[in-house]
Amino acid sequence: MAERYFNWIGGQWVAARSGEIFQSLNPARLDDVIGEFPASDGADVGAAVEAAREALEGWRKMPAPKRGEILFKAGEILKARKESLAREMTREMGKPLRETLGDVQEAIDTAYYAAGEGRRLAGETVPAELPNKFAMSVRCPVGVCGLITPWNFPMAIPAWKTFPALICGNTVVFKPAKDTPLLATRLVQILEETGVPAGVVNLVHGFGESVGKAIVEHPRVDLVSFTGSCEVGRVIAESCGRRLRKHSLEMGGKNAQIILHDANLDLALEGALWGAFGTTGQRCTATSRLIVERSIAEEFTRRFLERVQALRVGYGLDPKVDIGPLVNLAQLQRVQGYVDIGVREGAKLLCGGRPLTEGELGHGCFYAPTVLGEVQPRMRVAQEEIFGPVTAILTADGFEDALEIANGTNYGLSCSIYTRDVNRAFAAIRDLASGIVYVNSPTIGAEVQLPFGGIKNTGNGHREAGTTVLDIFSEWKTVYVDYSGRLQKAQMD
Ligand code: UN1
Repeated sequence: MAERYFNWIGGQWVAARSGEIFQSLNPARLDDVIGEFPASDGADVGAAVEAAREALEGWRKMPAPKRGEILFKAGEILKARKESLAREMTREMGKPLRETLGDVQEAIDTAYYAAGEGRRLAGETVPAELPNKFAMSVRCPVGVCGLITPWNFPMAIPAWKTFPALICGNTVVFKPAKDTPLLATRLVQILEETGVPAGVVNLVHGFGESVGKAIVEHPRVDLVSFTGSCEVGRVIAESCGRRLRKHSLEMGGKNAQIILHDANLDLALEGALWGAFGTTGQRCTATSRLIVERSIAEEFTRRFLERVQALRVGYGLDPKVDIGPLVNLAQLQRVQGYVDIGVREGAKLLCGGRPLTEGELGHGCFYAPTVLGEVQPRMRVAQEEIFGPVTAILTADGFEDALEIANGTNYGLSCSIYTRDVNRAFAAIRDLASGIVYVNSPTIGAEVQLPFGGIKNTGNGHREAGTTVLDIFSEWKTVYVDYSGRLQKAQMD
């Protein structure tokens, strides 16, 4: 019998009102059921929003340093349970243990960072233009925040959203991805242990079409923060736009690693392997294009293929494994669909290109690491996010051409350039059209104390992490105090 888990609403663990459930499966062994979770709907969301509204007054008035202490405690518990959480995450979502340890670490880092922010949350004090007048700006909470998160970082991304939302004094209705409900439950259980007051955090499990939609359309949700596909992001933006509700969207990428002829090739190969196939390519920052200068393209491709073919695919709890499964069968089909499109478009399948079904692998969603060669910049496989272990090699005629190819997509999250030429490195930093630029390191691996996000279809102008996330989860209030004892008129007196 699979274990039963619940929603957390107003400080109580409760089933979906409808009594419906869904299962979370181990993507490496589809007969391994991780647990049964409530398949919630609008009624559960309604209760969660109500609880969050009720808790808002008390929470927003708690001094921010006190809220910070609670988050610090969450960091301490996450740290103490890092290994066991990582093991559960590998089982639920597939990526190898060293990566899931990193995922939990990102949540720990975010907890400590947000906790410290409890004693900052800095506004500005600036001179007023009139005598005996004081001017400043302070941050206020937005209200009830609906947080909708993906499965590829089951702990880190919920932490990126929840902790900053809480430190700013908001209350939360959290809908995790249907593929990683256990890890979301673990995070919320930890928050419960920290003593966060009832109703401040509410967890509602279920599907996008029911729970996600109900959160986005609820009239008393003040902000929606979403990480996921452009397709869903657009629907959220339309709905929030109609209601004039704040929404921050972090969507896809088509990230490129440029390798110039003077690059340290060994380093560039290491970077490409990690960037393209880390997390089985299921990162919005994954390296899905390798743009190689023509003079080194042949050597790079030959050496890259050798390395890719040596990657070991398997169950992520096996320490010898480099790459885990895809998260579910639908993703597997999507990836295969894109490889087929690439081949039809004229790309050359250099390795991989098929599910792996030998022996034990046949029980899971495994796909061979895949490299497409002779890819042209306008092909769909060079334009659309695949979100799997597939990368495309494109050749460039020099530095300018490489930049043009890199910038020629509708996304703009992360770019990387490998070169030893400092002038070109700085020109690339200036000219690459993306929210994140890496020099001599891969397109993945952002740190939590800096802004994370991108331009064009990647986002809608916000940045998570760093201090910029506070601009998502707070509103500015500008305060003037006139202590002159008379009416003073700005711009006129
Ligand atoms: C994501 O893929 O949605 O920079 C987030 C990185 C990680 C976060 C990725 N720290 O690759």
